[in-house]
This record gives sequence, structure tokens and C-alpha cells, in this order.
Amino acid sequence: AVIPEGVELTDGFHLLMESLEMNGITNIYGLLGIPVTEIGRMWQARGNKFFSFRNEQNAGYAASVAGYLTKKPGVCVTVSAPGFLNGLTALANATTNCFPMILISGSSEREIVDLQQGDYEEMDQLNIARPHCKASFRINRTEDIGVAVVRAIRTALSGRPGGVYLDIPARLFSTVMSAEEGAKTLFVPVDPAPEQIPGPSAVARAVDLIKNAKKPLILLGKGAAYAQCDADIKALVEETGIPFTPMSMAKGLISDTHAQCAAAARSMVLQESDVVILIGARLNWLLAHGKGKTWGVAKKFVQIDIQANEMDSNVPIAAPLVGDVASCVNALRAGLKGMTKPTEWMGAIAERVTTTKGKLSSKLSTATPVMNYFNSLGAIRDVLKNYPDITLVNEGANTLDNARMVIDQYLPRKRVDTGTWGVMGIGMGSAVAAAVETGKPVVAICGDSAFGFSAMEYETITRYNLPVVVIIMNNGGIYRGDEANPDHQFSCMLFNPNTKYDQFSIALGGEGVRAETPEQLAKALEAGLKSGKPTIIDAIIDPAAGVESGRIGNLNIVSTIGKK
Ligand code: OXT
Ligand code: ADP
Ligand code: MG
Repeated sequence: AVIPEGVELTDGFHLLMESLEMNGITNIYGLLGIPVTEIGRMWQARGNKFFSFRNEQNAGYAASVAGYLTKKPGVCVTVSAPGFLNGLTALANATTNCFPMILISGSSEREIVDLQQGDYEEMDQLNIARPHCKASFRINRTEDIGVAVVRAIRTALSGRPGGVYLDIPARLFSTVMSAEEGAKTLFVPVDPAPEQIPGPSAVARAVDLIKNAKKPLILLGKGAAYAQCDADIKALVEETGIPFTPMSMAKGLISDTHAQCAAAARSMVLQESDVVILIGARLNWLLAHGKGKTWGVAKKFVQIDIQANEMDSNVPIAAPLVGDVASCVNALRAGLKGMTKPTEWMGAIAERVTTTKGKLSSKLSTATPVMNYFNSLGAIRDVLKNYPDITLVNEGANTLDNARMVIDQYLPRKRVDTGTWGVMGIGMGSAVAAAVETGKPVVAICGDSAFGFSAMEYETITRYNLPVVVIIMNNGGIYRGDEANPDHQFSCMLFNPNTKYDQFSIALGGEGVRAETPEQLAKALEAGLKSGKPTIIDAIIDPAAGVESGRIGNLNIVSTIGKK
């Protein structure tokens, strides 16, 4: 339609920004260029924050972690084709992890893309994104921007949270319409993540099973942490006296030091329990699919999940509780009031926990000429005890598995790691998001391989002067650093042994410290946290200290006939 002269105009850029602002989005993570550059400039000029990354994948990881931490979709903005594809990895990872995120990419002109006439950064982004997220939407008209943003938000947040792709053809950004008419198209969704109350008969079935259990166990997953009903979950645990064990990102949802925490008796409780109550945790590979020797004696599962078809995904679920965690947990609490606590079972677990912790603590204090994973992580743990509200970001193989075991978490949602995919590269993006969204310091403990995937984002950290201490567990390679080099070649598992990550930090405007002993490591960490300045600690780890694939060596495939 022709707009009469003199009418005040708006355009796609402004409608998009106003719609995001109206919906409470203040931070955008992204990387700019044609055709989205103006979004960044104008977003900042309007008093919002734009966190500008060096690679879209890391911006995407940041957005997804912002989504996980805040229960609002994290927003990532990228350019077309290659920028979009870089961001897509993070969108797929967000969807896999059930984190709400919206990836907004500019795209090239439809008529040229669809006829494959070779446009600038030509790609059918809408369809490429579709299988990797919950929904893939394109906005074709300025008057649809408001409804599209709301649809993206509702899709990302409702039911099982996840990623949404929003495709915006370049031309739409500058397409104009009447400002008055445009304003009328924007709105905020009512109740975008509605409660989902479990049915009374489903609750009764679960209550019955739990009351009759001899050795019940509560297993907390990152869906429980995401749900932000920490006090309800703690009350369920304490009122029933049932031991609990957290999946990695649920560590701290109830403190690892709580008397009912069975993490240090993990294999025992998985094997010996008779009724397992899964709260926001899937029976996927991380839980050996609910079967096999990990799970020992026959058992029955109660499963709390918002996604109905998660039930029976791997093994039969005796008591499915489909609903949101808060509603299900509170329904269980009501039904289980006055239940007899499994004191004897809890006592046996507590005994095992004490023994295991004792064994571990002697390993943590060993003095060796070079640091290994235990004495180094032991030193880190002792410092972090005094900083319960830092967010711990953790990636690597040995670095990941050992840090998860050694470092206690005290508060909910204070641990971000490689998640469901076990993906390397979440480090620096997650650190940025955690620092930005919580306003508190972050400690990232990364394997030297893992760090490399997002290393350049350390410049993003120094640029925004974020209080992030990165500890690089430098063993010189993937898993180990002592592999022999084959003839005429550098081993495919090793890195340059002269790499000095502390110097890398200094070069990018941060503080850098080399630590060769646990004492030096502890001192540097303490100083980094006190100063609040971006810091890299190059922690020199015995190249022979790690094991292949960390604690998941059982998943590693080796040749059955050996070298030929
Ligand atoms: O009960 P038992 O006896 O079993 O003991 C358990 C607990 O009871 C006990 N525990 C405790 N003891 C004492 N005190 C306390 N407080 C305590 N708490 C617990 O500890 C043990 C272990 O407990 P845990 O961990 O809970 O139990 P378990 O049985 O291990 O749990 C099973 C799992 C599966 C849940 C758990 O292991 C888990 O969460 N694992 C996640 C593993 C994972 O995701 N790994 C990452 C992927 S590995 C590989 O793929 C890598 N790549 C390839 C690659 C990837 N990933 N991504 C991309 C984009 N490209 C390539 C690469 C390149 S890793 C990697 C780099 C590696 O090199 P780095 O240099 O980065 O790192 P380094 O290895 O350090 O060199
Ligand atoms: P972990 O890796 O920690 O075991 P998973 O990512 O496998 O956790 O599982 C998280 C589960 O939590 C998913 O199945 C997801 O559907 C579920 N979930 C996420 N948010 C909620 C919620 N608010 N209420 C109920 N279930 C939820
Ligand atoms: Mg390494």
C-alpha cells in the first residue's frame, strides 16, 4: 500500500527492536555485518546491550546459556549463510539441551535464492534450520514482525524449551510502514510458559510407588535446575528423606554438601535403588539409557518431565508424571506428607559417601613434582569454597570429568558445562553470558583442547572487562600430552608444547599467570577473583596424567585388529 506523504514512518529494524524490548530482551549476543549491522548500532544507541563476538558459534552458545540462566530466550543475531551456519551449531545445541534461544539471521533475497541465481551469501536458511530446532519461521511482511517475535518466544519457552530460528530477508529490515500502524502490531504474550499440572491419577500412582519403596532415589537433571523452583525441590527431598544425586548441571540445585547428597556414592545408588524419581533428567547416554550394569537390581522409574513422549524413551516408566517440575514436585509433596523416611538406606549411603570422600581427599593433597588433575583441582576447590556464587564453566575430557567430581557446587544454576552433546567450545561464550546475566564473577576450567575452540572470545571478555578467570589445564593435548609422534609428523593428539596461555592473555589485554604448583594455582585464582580482571591461568599439568576420553572411555571405539 502507498503511504500518504507526511505520515510518520517506521521500518523492519525498528519494529524488530521495539518488539524485543517490549518482551523484556535487553541483551543481544551476535556478530554483525550485511544485512544486520544497523541492528547492533541502533540497539546500543537505544540503551540496550549488544555483545559482539568474534565467531557466531560462541555468540550462540552465550545466548543459549543466557536462556538457561534466566528462563527467557537468549537472542543471537547473525549475518546470512556462513554466519547463520556458525550460529546454527549453537541453536542445535540449545535445542538438544532444552535451553530457550532465538537465532535471528538476516537472509538473502528470496527470489534469487529460490532460483539459485547466486545471490550474495545465498542459502535456503529457513529449511536448513528446520530440523535443528523447535521451529523455523520467516517474516515476510513488516506488519508480521510483532507476531513473529511473540511466536518465537512462546515456542522457545513453552513445553520443553529449545531453540527457534527467525529468518529475516535483508530487504524487510528497511521496508517502511506507518509508525502508528506498526506500533499496533506489537504485543507481549500472556503466560508464554504455562503451568502444566499433572493429572491426579498420575500423581497417586507415583505416590504409591514411592511410599512403598525400600530404597528410593531422586535424580535431578538440568531441567529441574532450569525450572527455578529450587525451594520446592529441596522441600521434597528434606520432607521425604530420600537421597538425591545430581546430573552435572544440576549440581548445586541442592548443595553438594547436603546430608542427603549421594553424588559420592553414585554407582552404589544407581545400582541398589529400587524406585528412581527422575526430575528433569532424561534416560539418555549420560544415564546409560536406564539399563545395563550401571543400573544393577531391577527398579521402577517415576519420571517428571514436561515432554510427554520422553516417557518410555528407553525403558518402561512405571509412573509417568507429565507436567512442569514445580507442579509435579508440589503434587508429590502433598501426596507424600508424613511418609516414613528411608533412614536405613540413607545411613548406608552416608557411610559410602564418607569413605569415598576420604579417599578422594587424600588424592587431592598429594605433592608431586608436576601438577595432575587431582592436586590442581583440589587447590581450586579450596579457593572456590569461599566463592559459592561464582558460575563455574567447565569443558574438556579429563578436565571436565575430574572437575565435576572434585569441585562442589553450593547454589543452583552455577555450573555450565558441555551438556547433553558433550560439546567442546562452549567455554568462552558461556563465560560471557554467565558474567553478563548474573553480574557475578565466573571461573572457567577448560582443557587446553577445549579452550582452543573459543579462545579468540577471550578478547571479547577483555573488551567488555568481564570478571572471568580462565584456568587452562595445559597438558599439551587432547586427553594426554605424552603421545609419541609418528615418523615425520606431529601426533594428531598433541599441541605445541611451547604454547603459553598466560602470554596469550596478556597479548589480548588481560592478566596472565603461569602456575606450576597447586600453591601457585590457588594464589593466582584468588588474585584473579579479588581483582575482578579477566585473567588466564596457564596451569601446567603432567602430560601423562590424563586418560583417553576421560571417564567415558567405554564409548571410545578402538580397532579390534590393532595397528597394521
Ligand atoms: O560412584 P563411583 O565410584 O562410580 O564414583 C563416581 C562418584 O561417586 C564420585 N564422586 C565423588 N567422590 C568423592 N567426592 C565427591 N564429592 C564426589 N562426587 C562424585 O566420582 C565418580 C564419578 O562421578 P560422576 O562423574 O558423577 O559419574 P560417572 O560415572 O563418571 O558419570 C557418568 C556420566 C556419563 C554422567 C559422566 O561421566 C558425564 O557427565 N560425562 C560427560 C562426559 C562428556 O561429555 N565428555 C566430553 C566429551 S569427550 C570427547 O568427545 C572430546 N572431544 C571430541 C570433540 C567434542 N567433544 N566436541 C567437539 C565440538 N569436537 C570434538 C575433544 C576434542 S573431549 C575433547 C578434548 C579433550 O582434551 P582437553 O585438553 O580439552 O581435556 P583433557 O582431557 O583434560 O586433556
Ligand atoms: P540432564 O542432562 O541434566 O540429565 P536433560 O537435559 O537430559 O538433563 O533433561 C532435561 C529434561 O527436563 C528434558 O527432558 C526437558 O523436557 C525437561 N524439562 C525442562 N524444563 C522443564 C520444566 N520446567 N518442567 C518439566 N520438565 C522440564
Ligand atoms: Mg588437554
